[in-house]
Amino acid sequence: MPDASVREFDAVIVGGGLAGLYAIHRLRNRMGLKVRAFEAGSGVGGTWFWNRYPGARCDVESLEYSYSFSDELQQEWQWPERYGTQPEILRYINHVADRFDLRRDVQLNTRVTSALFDSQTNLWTLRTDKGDVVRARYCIMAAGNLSTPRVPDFKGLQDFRGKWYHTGLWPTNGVDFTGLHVGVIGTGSSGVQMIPVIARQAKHLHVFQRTANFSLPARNAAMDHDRERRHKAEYPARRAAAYDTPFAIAGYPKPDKAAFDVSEAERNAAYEAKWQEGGSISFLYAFKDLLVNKAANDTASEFVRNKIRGIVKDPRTAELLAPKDHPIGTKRLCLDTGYYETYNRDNVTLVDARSDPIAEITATGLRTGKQAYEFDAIVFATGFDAMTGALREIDIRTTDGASLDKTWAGGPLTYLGLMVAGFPNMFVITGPGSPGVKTQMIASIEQHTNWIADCLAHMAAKGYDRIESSERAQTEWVAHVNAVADSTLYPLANSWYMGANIPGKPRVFMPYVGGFDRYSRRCDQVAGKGYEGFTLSARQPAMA
Ligand code: N01
Repeated sequence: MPDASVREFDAVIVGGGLAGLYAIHRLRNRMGLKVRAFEAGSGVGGTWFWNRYPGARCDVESLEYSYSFSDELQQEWQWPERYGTQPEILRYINHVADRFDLRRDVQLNTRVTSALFDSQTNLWTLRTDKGDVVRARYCIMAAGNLSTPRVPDFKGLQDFRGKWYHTGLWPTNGVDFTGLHVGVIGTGSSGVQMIPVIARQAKHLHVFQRTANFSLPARNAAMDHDRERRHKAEYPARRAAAYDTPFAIAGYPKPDKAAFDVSEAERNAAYEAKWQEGGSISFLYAFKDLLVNKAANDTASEFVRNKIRGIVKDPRTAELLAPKDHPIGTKRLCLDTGYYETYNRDNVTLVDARSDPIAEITATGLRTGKQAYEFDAIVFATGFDAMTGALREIDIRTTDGASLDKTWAGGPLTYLGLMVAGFPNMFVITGPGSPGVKTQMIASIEQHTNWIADCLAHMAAKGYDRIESSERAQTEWVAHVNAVADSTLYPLANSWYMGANIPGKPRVFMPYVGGFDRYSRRCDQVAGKGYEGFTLSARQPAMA
């Protein structure tokens, strides 16, 4: 007798962000599968639902950072600015959810707590914190890469009498910092976007910087409608061109010159043009060797350091803000609007949390080794347990005794970033080993999901009900991901790409930096060779 309390689906999707929503569309609307997505938030949108901090904005241009699966959608939607703000992107995601009737298959306010694969039946059983039990042939992990916010274990946080916030868990009604003494801890992309906005509201803002980060001007502006018209007229061709690039973003011609192919004056003129144009890819594409040749990178890094020295009036503050511990581009390159200028304000103080680390949070603020600070509010812009955090929070096991937590104890292992050996029928969207976070994310989400959908269609046509990665294919892919990373300067930075921001997390370079173009060709080849490296099988019919 089937258990009436267990609901059955073809596929269960973990997450209701950009990836989860597209998975519903592709698997249900296009293939007719019965699906159910679970989303911890009280609304859809994933990262754009949670990260509502002041100034939150995408750093990929809005005409690129959008779904491509519906030409009507990309023609209809009007982006008001060059880069989408968080509220605008969330509005867009909600529009997509309504337009494609996705909402009815997303159960909100529900966190998946465990997932168990039964090797006899080839079915996954998932449980949630609301008591749901669901069974499905396939499990699609669309839980996000930057969805497990991390507040460092500072002593005394529970005693703080003011209010504290994390950028990735921002209150839905916003926060008004007007007239308050505020401390911001962290100067990654979130801090860099937020600091200029909070500085305009706060009575005084102290920024605690442990590591200086490179930031370039975004040069955000109202949408240029001529440009929008041209872009929309060429959308399909532009998307195709984007997919043929490493970042899945069109409009930036690949450079053919190396930094030392030109004179110093020409090099600096090239950097200046890119600085004026705004945007990170544009800058990193000034020369072809900036991410592989340290000496070449030094010229670009020094150019930006000199810009910082030129903007920030106090030389000591300028020198603190000028990054020296990593090559430019090897940590996520920030884009800002008035970030460095903010330090010229009288109500902003930069504190060097490297030479004088935060010792504890107190009832009235915080204390470093040398000084006490009083705050009404503290903001943690301290990042996320990136790429593996969301999956390791779920107790993922198989009846054969495998546990994802144990399998990934030494660092994440995947084949193509899509599957983990030993965990059949579980797909991961833009996880470790995928180029996702190093690309226009929605392009990777669509590419992965389309590949998975085609794979499921192939399995249905052939009568298979189980797919798993071979250990060998996974080992080779992980080695390839590492070899590609080691051929670049990326491993020189202590970044979340390396797990370096979480004490005790294994230091493994997690994203695939070989490029979206190379990756998607490889996925197509694997599928073309009958899903090479995967084992596809069918359950034996039970003996009578
Ligand atoms: O987090 P981060 P984020 N004491 O990990 C500091 C995406 N994103 O939320 O470098 C003092 O980059 C930490 O210092 P250190 C984007 O992919 C995109 O800013 O570890 N400081 C660092 O400065 C991005 O990369 C967009 O020494 C402490 C900061 O906190 C990713 O999200 C916008 C500390 C964390 O920086 C994460 O960005 C926003 C401590 N104990 C985010 N612990 C756009 O699209 C940590 N820190 C524009």
